[in-house]
Amino acid sequence: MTLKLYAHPFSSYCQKVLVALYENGIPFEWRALSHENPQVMEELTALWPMKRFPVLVDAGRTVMEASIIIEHLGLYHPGPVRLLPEDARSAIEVRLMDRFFDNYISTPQQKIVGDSLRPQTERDPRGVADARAMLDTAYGWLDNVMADREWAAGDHFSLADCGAAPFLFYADWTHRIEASFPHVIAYRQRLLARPSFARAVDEARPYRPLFPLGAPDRD
Ligand SMILES: N[C@@H](CCC(=O)N[C@@H](CS)C(=O)NCC(=O)O)C(=O)O
Repeated sequence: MTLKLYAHPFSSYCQKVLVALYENGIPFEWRALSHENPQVMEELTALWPMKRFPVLVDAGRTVMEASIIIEHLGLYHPGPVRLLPEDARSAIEVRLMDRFFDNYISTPQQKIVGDSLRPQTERDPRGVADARAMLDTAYGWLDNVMADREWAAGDHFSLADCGAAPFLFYADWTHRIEASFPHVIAYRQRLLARPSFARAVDEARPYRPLFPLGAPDRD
């Protein structure tokens, strides 16, 4: 087994990479982060002092940042599902949508959840209000884009959908996607039905009590 993945099953960025691994059936060794096994966190910290996960180790080479890990998998462990198009011009659209989901869906979603974990006296209501406003703007923009697309960058499932799946999953739990965004809701449902993401969601079910805002009884 050449690949080791430092990850937690409930983490959205880890699910982004898990979707890519499951899409192509790439075998890997889990280095599961847990309080019961502090040694794994120590290993992660030695590999990447930012302590952000996931981190992939491939035959001794450390690869961090979910998008870069997925690009690495496409280059070094290619499978039948190409997550980045060969054509560089088409790949720009995939990377644009990948940046959109990281910066304008996941970042504000994590801001809201992160704030809820702070003591009352250290909370940032203005930052949370801004994050909620950004999510509404992002849902509106995405609704127009998805009106005539099956997947984030068009007809083919790609890197951008790997991130969209967990980010929209948790964004809806955090700041509900209103019925006025039907194309976003339908896209989120398509992502939930994709076997690679359905598997990641199922593996994370035992951790739902960890969701600080309270996991809704759906999905
Ligand atoms: N830019 C990173 C973000 C990764 C990230 O934020 N991961 C979260 C888990 S979903 C994390 O490491 N949280 C721990 C922390 O913030 O200390 C990527 O794309 O991989």
